[in-house]
Amino acid sequence: MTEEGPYTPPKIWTWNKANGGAFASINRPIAGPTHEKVLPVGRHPLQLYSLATPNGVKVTVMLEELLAAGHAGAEYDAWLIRITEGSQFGSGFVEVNPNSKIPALMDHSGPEPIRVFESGAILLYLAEKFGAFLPTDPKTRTECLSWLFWQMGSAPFMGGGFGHFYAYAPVKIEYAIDRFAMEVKRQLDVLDRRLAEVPYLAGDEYTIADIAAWPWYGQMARGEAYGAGEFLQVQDYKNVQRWTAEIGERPAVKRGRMVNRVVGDPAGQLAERHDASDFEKGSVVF
Ligand SMILES: N[C@@H](CCC(=O)N[C@@H](CS)C(=O)NCC(=O)O)C(=O)O
Repeated sequence: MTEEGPYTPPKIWTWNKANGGAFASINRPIAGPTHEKVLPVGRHPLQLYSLATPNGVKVTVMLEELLAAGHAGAEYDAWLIRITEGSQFGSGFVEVNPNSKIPALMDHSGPEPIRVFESGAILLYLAEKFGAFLPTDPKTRTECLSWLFWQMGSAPFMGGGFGHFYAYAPVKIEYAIDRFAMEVKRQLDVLDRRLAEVPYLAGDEYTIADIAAWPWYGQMARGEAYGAGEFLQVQDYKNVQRWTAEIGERPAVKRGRMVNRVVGDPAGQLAERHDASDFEKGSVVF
């Protein structure tokens, strides 16, 4: 439905630049760069270009967890990409991620630089590079990857589906909100039942499956996603609540959540991270 009444799609779709959605100014039906912009490169081998959305937080939590576990090679520079200003369409960013979405990572530690895009691929790349947060026995490793890929496939229904129609669309469409609310509640129940059996998604160990899922489902469980905590009755998912609270207490998770964050409580923001000591400095915009 539009304000004018029911919508009949025309024969050929055309781009309505002012469709009224919250992110209409950055959404485009074409890929590729809109402008020339070389990305900055800092002193560490790992260069992250990101923002503290749930997909971005996955990677900063992973890097902070690796450092906390003693993997000094995981030192990184985290550069801020302001997606509401279109920085993901700069030529340098598109060279790292042709899909123009954060997070994107460059690894300069080898003879040839390696680019990695898609948050799940970045977690897997880092887990394999450092031999951490990915179990080695085939059964648990496979369980871990199943939950990692489950998260990558499921979260768009929460964000692009439920979040979009509940919070960002210019009109409230009951059919769309109903459809995606049902799906998000089903996903929360999938997680809740799994976490009734085991402490972490892959089993007894905290892995990249938890690191991927926590920024999305933890935020939802705390009622911080799209202002929908009461609507979806998130407090009912007791095992998700337990897992959310426990992981949220990890120091590396607390640090990872701060990196590339430029909204909310200033004490929780670190716009860019170039050194472990940056966390003591608070919000710094370079
Ligand atoms: N499947 C991708 C999704 C990444 C994604 O959707 N990033 C959003 C922020 S959470 C973004 O950069 N949006 C900018 C845009 O769509 O132009 C991943 O997991 O890395």
